[in-house]
Amino acid sequence: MTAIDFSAFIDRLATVSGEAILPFFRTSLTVDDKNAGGAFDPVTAADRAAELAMRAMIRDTFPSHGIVGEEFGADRPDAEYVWVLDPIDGTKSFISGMPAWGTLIALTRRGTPVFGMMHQPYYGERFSGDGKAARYRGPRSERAMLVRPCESLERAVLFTTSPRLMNGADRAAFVKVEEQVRLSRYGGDCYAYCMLAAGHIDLVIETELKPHDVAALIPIIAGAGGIVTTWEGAPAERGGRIVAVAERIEGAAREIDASGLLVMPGGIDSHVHLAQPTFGGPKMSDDFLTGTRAAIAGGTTTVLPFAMQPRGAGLRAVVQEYHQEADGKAYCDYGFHLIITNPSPSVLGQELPALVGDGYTSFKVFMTYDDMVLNDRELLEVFECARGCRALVMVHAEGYDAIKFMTERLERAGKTAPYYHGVSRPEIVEREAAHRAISHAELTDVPIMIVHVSGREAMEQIRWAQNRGMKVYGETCPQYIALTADDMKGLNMDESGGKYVCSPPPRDHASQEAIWQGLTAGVFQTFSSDHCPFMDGVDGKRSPKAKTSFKWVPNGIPGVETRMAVLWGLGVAQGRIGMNEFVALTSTNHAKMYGLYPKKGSIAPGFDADIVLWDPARKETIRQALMHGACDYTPYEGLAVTGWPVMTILKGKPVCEEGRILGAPGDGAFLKRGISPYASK
Ligand code: DUC
Ligand code: ZN
Ligand code: ZN
Repeated sequence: MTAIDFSAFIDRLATVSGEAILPFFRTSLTVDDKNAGGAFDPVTAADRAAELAMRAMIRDTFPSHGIVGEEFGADRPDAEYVWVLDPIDGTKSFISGMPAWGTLIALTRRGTPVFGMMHQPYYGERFSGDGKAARYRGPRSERAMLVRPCESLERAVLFTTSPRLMNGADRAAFVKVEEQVRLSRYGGDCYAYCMLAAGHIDLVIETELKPHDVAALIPIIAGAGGIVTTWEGAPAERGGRIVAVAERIEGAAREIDASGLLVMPGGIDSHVHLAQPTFGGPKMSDDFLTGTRAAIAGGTTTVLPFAMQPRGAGLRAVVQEYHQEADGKAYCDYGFHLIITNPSPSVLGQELPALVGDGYTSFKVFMTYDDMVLNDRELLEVFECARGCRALVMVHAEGYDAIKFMTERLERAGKTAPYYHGVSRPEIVEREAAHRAISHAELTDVPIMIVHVSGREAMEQIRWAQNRGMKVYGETCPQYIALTADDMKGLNMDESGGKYVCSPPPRDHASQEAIWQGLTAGVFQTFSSDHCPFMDGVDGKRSPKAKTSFKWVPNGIPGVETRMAVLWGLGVAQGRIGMNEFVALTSTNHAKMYGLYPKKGSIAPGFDADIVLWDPARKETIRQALMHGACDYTPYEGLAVTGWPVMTILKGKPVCEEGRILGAPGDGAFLKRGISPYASK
C-alpha cells in the first residue's frame, strides 16, 4: 500500500480527534505541568482525550501498526508503519484561548514520514501532504499548496515559536538570521510550517523539537516544494534544531534553460482507465487526481480515459458522472472515449450522435467480458452508427467464447495461477477477433482502431487490412515490448504473477520483435499505456477471490507514468526507432487520430504550449519510489532506461520538474474533441 491509501483514514482520525478536543477549548480546563520544576510544559485533558481516541481507532483498523504519541508513549515503534501523533501541538496557545495550535498526525514507513496532516478543528482547516503534493482544505477554499518564491533573506518572513525556548548559543545564531529578514513573527508552532507550505511565509527556525512535533509536517512541506531539515542539513524526522525553508520557485516569466535537453510536444496518452467501476471487482487504484499526477510526472499532458456505460444505463448520465469525478481534480487535460455496452436503439439513434456533437468523438467496444461483450450483430450496429456520426471506434479484439472455453478447461485441470490467464487467451483468440472486427468494419465501411495489440498474429491482421486499403488502425502498449508471459509466473507460480495480468496478456520475445516491426513499419499509429491500475494487495491483485482462479485477478496494470520512458529507453535509446517516430507515437498521432489536432500534439503557433523537456542521456532505473500515482507497484520495476522527462509544461506552466509536482489539481481541463480526420468521411 502507498501512503495515499491512508488519506481517508487520516481524515477520519482528524475528525475524531477534533471532536475530542473542541469541547475543552476556551473552557476553564485543568492544566498539568509535565515538567514540574522546569520550564512550563502544559498538558490538558484535551490532549489526552484526543490521543486516546486516535490510538483506539488505529489499533482497531491497523493492529499491526505501531503508535508513538506525545502523551502515551510508544507502542510497537519498530513496526513497518508507525503513527506519530501530537494531539495538540501548541498547547500553550490552546490554554491561552489562542487558535494557533493543531493536531499533528504522521504516518511513517520504516522511519520515514510518508503522509502528514495538520488539523485545526476550531478553524476547520486541514493541511496534508505526501511528500509529492500538498493540499489545503478549509471552510472557504480547497487547493494544492506550493511554497512561494523568495529571492533573498532580506525579503523573507521568518517564524519561530519563541526565541526564549532556545539556549544561549542557539538564540545568538537565530538572532543573526532574524536581523537580516524583512519580518519576524513569534508563536506559530505547527501553523508556521503550514503557512510556509501554503506560500505565506518563507522560513521557520526552531530548536528542541520532538519527533512528534515535526514528523507530520515533513511530507506537507516537501509536498509543497519546501525543504525541512535539521540546522546541519540532516533529515528532520528525529526532531532537534529544525529549519524549514520555502525553496525558490519562479513564476510565469521564468526562463528555462533547456540546453542539452530535447524539447518535445507533451505526451498524449489516448488509452487510460481512471476511476472506472469494475462490476464488483476491486477498485481501480487511480482516480483523476492521482492518475493525472502520474501522467504529468511521466511527460504526458493529455489523457483520454473512458466513460463506461454499465449495461442498462443511459450514456448521457454516465458521461455526467465521469465529469463530476474529474472536475477540479485533473493535473493534465483530458477527454473521454465512450464504452458502449448496451447499444439500444435510443443509444444508437439519439445519445451517441448527440454526444459526438458534444466532443466525445470516439467509442470503444469489447468482444469479450461478460459485462461488456457485444455480439456480432451489436458490433455491426455500433459500427454503422459510428459511420453515420463519424466517430472513431476502438475495438478490444479477443474472442469471448474461445476464452471462456479455454478458461473452463484450465480450471478443470486445476491450472488457476495467474500465469494461466495468458494461456486462456492465446494470440489465436486475439487474431480471430481482430479478423472478425476487420470483416465487420469492411461490411459496414467504417474505419476502426484495434487497441492494445499484443503480438504478431493481430498485428498481421491489421497489416493485411491496411495493405488492402482499409482504414484499420493499430495501437500497442509498453507491456508488449517490455514484459512477457513469464512475468505472470511470479515466484514459482505464486500470486505475485498477478501484477502482470492484463488483457491481452504479454507474450514472448518473438512477439515483442513483431511489435517492433509493426511500430517501425507504421502498422501502429499510437503507443498508449492502457493504464488500468490495481493495488498489489488483498484489495486488488491478491483478493481472496483472485486466489481461487486467474479469471478473478483484476485485469490491467499501471503505466501512464512510465509509457514514454519505456518507449524511449527500449526504442530510441536502443536504435529501434528515431526520435521523430517517438513523438508521433506518443503525441502527434494521438492528437490527429482523436480530434485534438491542431490544438495538441505539436509545438507550433496556435497549439497549446504542452511541452516535455527530455534528457536523452539520463540513465534511470524505473522503480516504484519514483512513481506519482496511487498504485503500489510498477510492472517495470528494475527496468534500466536511458532517457527521462526532466520537466513537463502544461499550457505554458511548468507542472512537474525533476519528479516534483508543481501543478495543482484543476490545472487540467476537459477537451471537447473534434471529428477525427481518420473516421468516416
Ligand atoms: N482492456 C483494456 O483496454 N484495458 C484493461 C483491460 C482490458 O481488457
Ligand atoms: Zn481493452
Ligand atoms: Zn484499456
